[in-house]
Amino acid sequence: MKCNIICNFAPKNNFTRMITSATSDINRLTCQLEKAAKTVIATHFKPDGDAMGSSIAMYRFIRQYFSTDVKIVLNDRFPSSIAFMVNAETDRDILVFEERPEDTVKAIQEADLIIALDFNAFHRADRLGPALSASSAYKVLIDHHLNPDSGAFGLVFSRQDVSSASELLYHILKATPQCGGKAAGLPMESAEALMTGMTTDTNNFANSTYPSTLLMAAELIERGVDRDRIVFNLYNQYGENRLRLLGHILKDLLTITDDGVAYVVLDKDTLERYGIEEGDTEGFVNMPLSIDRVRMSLLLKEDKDRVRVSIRSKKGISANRCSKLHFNGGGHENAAGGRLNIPEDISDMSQAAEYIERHTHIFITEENEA
Ligand SMILES: [Mn+2]
Repeated sequence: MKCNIICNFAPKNNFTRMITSATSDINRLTCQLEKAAKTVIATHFKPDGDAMGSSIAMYRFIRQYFSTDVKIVLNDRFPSSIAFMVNAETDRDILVFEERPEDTVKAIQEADLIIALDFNAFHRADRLGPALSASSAYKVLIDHHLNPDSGAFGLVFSRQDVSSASELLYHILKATPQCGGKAAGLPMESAEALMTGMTTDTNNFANSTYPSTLLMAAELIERGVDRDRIVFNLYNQYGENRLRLLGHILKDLLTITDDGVAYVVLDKDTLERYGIEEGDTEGFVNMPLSIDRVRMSLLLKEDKDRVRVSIRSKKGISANRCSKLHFNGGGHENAAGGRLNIPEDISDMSQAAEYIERHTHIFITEENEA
C-alpha cells in the first residue's frame, strides 16, 4: 500500500512540537524497519559530510535496534577528508557503484526497504538512479532540499527549515520508540555522524542554523559527542596543497563581474597540479561572499565529461533558481549545485567563463525577481 505523506512537523522554530507531531510517520518508518529483511540506505553522488553523516547515523541506528540486513550504497566513494567517520565495520557494508557496479545494483534490487537521505530525487544518485527508481521496495525519503520528488516515495520526511539531512534525521531518530525521545538512545556512532553532517552543512554554524540545530548540538554534546575532535578532523587535517590552491585562486583565478557575480573555474590541469582530491575545495565557494559587492558566487570544477558547479548566494538572490535555469541543477535557496555538460552547454572548458558571465547576467538582471 502506498501512502504519500509529507511529514507535517510543527511550525518553524517550535522544535519541541516539531519533534513530537510526526509520530505516525515515525511509527511507519520503524514498522518498515521491523518488517524489512534487506534495507538499503542511499544518498546523492559525490557524497559530502551531510550525505555520509546521515547515512552512517541511519546505518548504526538500524544495526543497533533492528535485525534487517543493511547496506549503504554510493555512486562514488566519499572523500578522504570525511573518512574519519567510517569505521572498518561500517565500511564493509558500504557498496560503491564505481568500484563494484554489479554488487551495488544487486543490493538495490534485493532490498525490500530503501531509505534515501540528503537528496530529493533518485537521479541525484547518478548511476544508482535507475536501479533505485525501478526497485519495488518500500521507499522512504529523509531530506532538506527544495522540491522533493514525493511521488517516488511511500513515506516522505521533507523539511527546508532545518540545517541538514543529519539534523532532520536526528529529530526523527530521537522520536522513535527505540530512543524514547532521548539523544541517549542513539548509538554513539550515530550521534557523532549526525554532529559531523550538521557541522559541514552549516559550515560550522555559519549558515542555515536554526534553534532546532542548536538544540541538537547541545543534546549531542550532552550525549557525550566529542565536538572538538569532530571539528579538528573536519578543519585541521588538510594537506598544504589546499591552502596553496586557495592562494592561487584568490590571487589569479577569482573574477567578479559588474553584476556582483564572483566565479572561479578550476580545470583538470589546475586540480592535478595541486593534487586536489574530492573534498579539498570544500568551503571555497563561500569565501567570495565575504566581499561587499559580491551577491552570488560560483565555483566550477572540471570532472571527466562534465563541469560541476557550486553556487552560493546572499539573501535576495536565489542560487536554487539560477542553478535550475542555467546550470542543470538546484538545491537550496542560497546554496545549490549543478553542472555544465560538454558539448551541450559549452564546447570545452575555455568557454566556461563566457557562459557564466552571459547566463548570470541574464539571471541577475531579468530572472531573479521573476
Ligand atoms: Mn545536506
